[in-house]
Amino acid sequence: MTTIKSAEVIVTSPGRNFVTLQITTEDGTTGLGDATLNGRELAVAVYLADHVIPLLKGRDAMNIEDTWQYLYRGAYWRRGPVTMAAIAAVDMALWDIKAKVAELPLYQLLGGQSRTGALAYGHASGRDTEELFDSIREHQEMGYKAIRVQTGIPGFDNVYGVAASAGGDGERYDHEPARRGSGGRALPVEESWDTRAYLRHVPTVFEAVRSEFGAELPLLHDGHHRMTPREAAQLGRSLEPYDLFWLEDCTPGEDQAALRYVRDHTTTPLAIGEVFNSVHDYQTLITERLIDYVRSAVTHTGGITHLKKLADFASIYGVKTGFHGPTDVSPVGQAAHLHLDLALHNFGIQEYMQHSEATLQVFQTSLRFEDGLLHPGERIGLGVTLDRDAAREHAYDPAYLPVNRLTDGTVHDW
Ligand code: CS2
Ligand code: MG
Repeated sequence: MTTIKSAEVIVTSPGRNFVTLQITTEDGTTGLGDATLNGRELAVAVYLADHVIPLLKGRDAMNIEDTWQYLYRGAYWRRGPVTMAAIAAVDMALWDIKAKVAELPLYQLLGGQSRTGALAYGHASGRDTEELFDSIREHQEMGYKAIRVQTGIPGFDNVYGVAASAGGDGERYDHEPARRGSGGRALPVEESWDTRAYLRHVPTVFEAVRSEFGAELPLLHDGHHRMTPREAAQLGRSLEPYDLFWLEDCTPGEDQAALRYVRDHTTTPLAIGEVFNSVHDYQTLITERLIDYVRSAVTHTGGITHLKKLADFASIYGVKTGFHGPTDVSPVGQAAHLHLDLALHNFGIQEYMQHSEATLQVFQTSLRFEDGLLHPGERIGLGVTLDRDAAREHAYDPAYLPVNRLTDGTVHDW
């Protein structure tokens, strides 16, 4: 028996906040798990510290499935992003430990390599076409072979997914620095939005991108849950001539039935799920083949154990994976994705936003990015080590995701 001796939550903010769980066994093996829930980080840290860590001590670290079920069914209150991120962190850490005990990189325990590397996509954006083209070129120079395209909308200053300045660090639009209110309070930045202006503008941008960069380059686009089914169908249809790899999160995530209308009216491939946290959130979408890609993140979907079940369920219906990999998934979470990406037969694509230098000093990862493909490396376990001293240098910094409003002030989906 490989007994769990202790577990600890580490909160660090090397440019943005990360919550990490470290589990240590009696024989001194350590495992890491990512528990970062962007904008609500401390809720998971407290859930882990107060309600999960006290249950772990003395358990057999090898019995991962049993621990997963114990934390999921035992709590009675199932699902939800906070609970599932906490369970995910325990699960990742236990897989890290198991692979270290076996002295293998984790993907070997998940079935071995199904491919030489995982096709990655990066985020290009621009407030106008010139900035967007520069950003696409920069991403191609960085080695990306697939690119997500987000664009400013004429008349709107702040649009989700569009870097506020050219050549930015690439993190800014996923983690807008909290706006300081009076008295030093952190508040979310507010954006404004008009769906009709967006629906008119986006196809003109894709037309320009295709004529500049040609037919081959795989292009993706994220709708960030802002459209009704009819609006999403209109966008999907108007983008058909530009042959997208996928249109992501076109309608609000909680309404699975909404995708039926979209599916019936467009052949543009559909991806959804970054805000989902359970395989049950996909039941209709997968069994009715309403989507082409599942977008879950290992960190928000109960860890490797649950994400593998989701991917296997999806595979039966010909649905592929496209795991969520923005910079708010830590290098630990991203490593877990890469081990799965390498092993799963129904892998589709992996989102890959590169972490900042400061983040990579805290989390040292064996990840490789070569010729557009990602590989988790050959280190045993997940392949990530946490520099505790470097982590301590970056104190938690309250920050929120933006809030989106229509031009008349109504709060809208984002
Ligand atoms: C996005 C994310 O990567 C994506 O597709 O939708 O940037 C998302 O907004 C953030 O991860 C939220 O934390
Ligand atoms: Mg997204």
